[in-house]
Amino acid sequence: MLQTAQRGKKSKKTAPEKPASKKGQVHERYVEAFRWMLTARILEDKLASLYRGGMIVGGVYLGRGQEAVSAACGIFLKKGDVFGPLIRDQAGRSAFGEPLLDVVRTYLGSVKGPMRGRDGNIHRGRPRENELAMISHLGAMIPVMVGKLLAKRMKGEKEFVGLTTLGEGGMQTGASHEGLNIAAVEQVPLVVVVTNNHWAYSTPNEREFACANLVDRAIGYGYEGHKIDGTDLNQCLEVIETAVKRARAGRPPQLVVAEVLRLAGHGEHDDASYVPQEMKAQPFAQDPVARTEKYILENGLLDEDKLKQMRAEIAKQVDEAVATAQQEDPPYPREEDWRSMSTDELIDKPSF
Ligand SMILES: Cc1ncc(C[n+]2csc(CCOP(=O)(O)OP(=O)(O)O)c2C)c(N)n1
Repeated sequence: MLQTAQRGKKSKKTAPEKPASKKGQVHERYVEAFRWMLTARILEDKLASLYRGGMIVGGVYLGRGQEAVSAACGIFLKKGDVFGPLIRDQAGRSAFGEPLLDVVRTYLGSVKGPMRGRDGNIHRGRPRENELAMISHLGAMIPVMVGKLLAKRMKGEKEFVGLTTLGEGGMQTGASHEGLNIAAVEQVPLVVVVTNNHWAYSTPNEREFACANLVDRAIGYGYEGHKIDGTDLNQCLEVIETAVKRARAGRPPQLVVAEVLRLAGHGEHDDASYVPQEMKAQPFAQDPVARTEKYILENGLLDEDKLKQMRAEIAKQVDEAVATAQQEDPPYPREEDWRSMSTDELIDKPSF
């Protein structure tokens, strides 16, 4: 599961890792992560149905199949840590503290949303809370995260970690390479979690990269690498917790590669008819939410009634958020003072 890169001469002393959590704590954390997974699943199912009903314009992008790895990305970060989520990270965003209302307001174009109704889906962020606004240009989140971590270091902040996620397609861009490289050169406390969901839109793995496994690149970049089954929540939690602890303790940047199948289209406009049936029968194609639920019941972490109650609570929260956002106004373009230019003078004035 773990491949360790050789440390160069810049090695810092490694802080001793704490002993493994007690069984009860591990179970508690497992159930907590499951709640975030279920929150993402229920919320995203709702968003998909609103989209099909013509209530959402633009696109809807789901993290179905990636909930376990994403929840594990959000759950171990503390105050002062930075999270750079991507397109399929609703579970991680929720675990990191993003309110459901932020999501629904963005998708429904409410002026009260974090993007003031100017973004239709996933580019929202909460910079004050260290959740970076997502950049669509594949790979760009890595250099941005590295810059953020360098800035924090220059300000004298200590013991922080940055975690950003990436698709296996995004890992093939120049921006990813530059970002991954400079993070190791500067030894910033970074964790990069790559989720290989086997498709970049309709492009399969064999048209994306030619190495045996993406985690092999860890050694070349000077990272510590970990490979996980992204449908197994226990593995996701154990390995991502270790990676976060290692980065915090001053070890080299950490690369985690999780194998899953994207259990949806690229977006809800895509029926994913290009995914072969045989692939859907592979172990990496398991539904992590169903798998986790089964584990919870088989191991007596919660019973059927408690699970039912959890579902009902989340569904209620989602419905309330939707009902609130649906009553809110869209942005008023002529009154908006938000701009992409730094000063008003740079903006072309409308002639009307
Ligand atoms: C530099 C760049 N090239 C192309 C695109 C268009 N695009 C958006 S998502 C996507 C596929 C991304 O695949 P992957 O990184 O594997 O993530 P996934 O969607 O599978 O989660 C593409 C090609 C883009 N956003 N940025």
